[in-house]
Amino acid sequence: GHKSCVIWFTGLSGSGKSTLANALDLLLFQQGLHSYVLDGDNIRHGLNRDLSFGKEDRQENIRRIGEVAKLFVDSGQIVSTAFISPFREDRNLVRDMFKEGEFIEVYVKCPINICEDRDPKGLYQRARRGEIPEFTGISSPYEAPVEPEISLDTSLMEIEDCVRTILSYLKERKIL
Ligand code: GGZ
Repeated sequence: GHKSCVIWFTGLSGSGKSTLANALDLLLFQQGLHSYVLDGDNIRHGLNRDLSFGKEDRQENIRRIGEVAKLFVDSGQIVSTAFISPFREDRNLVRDMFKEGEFIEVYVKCPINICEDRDPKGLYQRARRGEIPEFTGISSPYEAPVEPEISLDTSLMEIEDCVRTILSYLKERKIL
């Protein structure tokens, strides 16, 4: 058995949030655990497709994701969320929706120049050209977590090592 919790990945576009969340999810699944990933593909394109990238809509995006994550946790799952969630206050509002120890904030740290070099979807290039308003890290702020449960620098660590660090944390806390 395991305890349910939310593993909340936060970081810039291209920092590796989705990659990490999916790699972790696969390992949890292989161990027979009930887990699920919430990311842009299943939330921004569905439930939250009415929301933009302005500050208020990002706030509402994160609030709704927090509520959905809570439903998954109530149903006994381990849910990983992969959203930039750039504002500290919004992340803390979500944290307060959960019981002590249920909300695990993972700061996916990566220098913006590395994210920009990766630029898998060409979004940074477009943002630099002024084609995407309020792009996080370019023309909209990213507030780094002050005391995240876990901090991982994906420019220095391999994905497997990052996932191993998260798994050790979950075992230490008796979640797994
Ligand atoms: C940041 C944007 C923007 C703007 C579109 N700013 O790398 P991606 O493409 O796949 O991930 C980014 C994703 C961010 O959505 P989130 O729901 O995670 O953001 S937030 O938590 O701030 O609400 C990027 C794409 O959407 N994207 N426009 N202006 N990222």
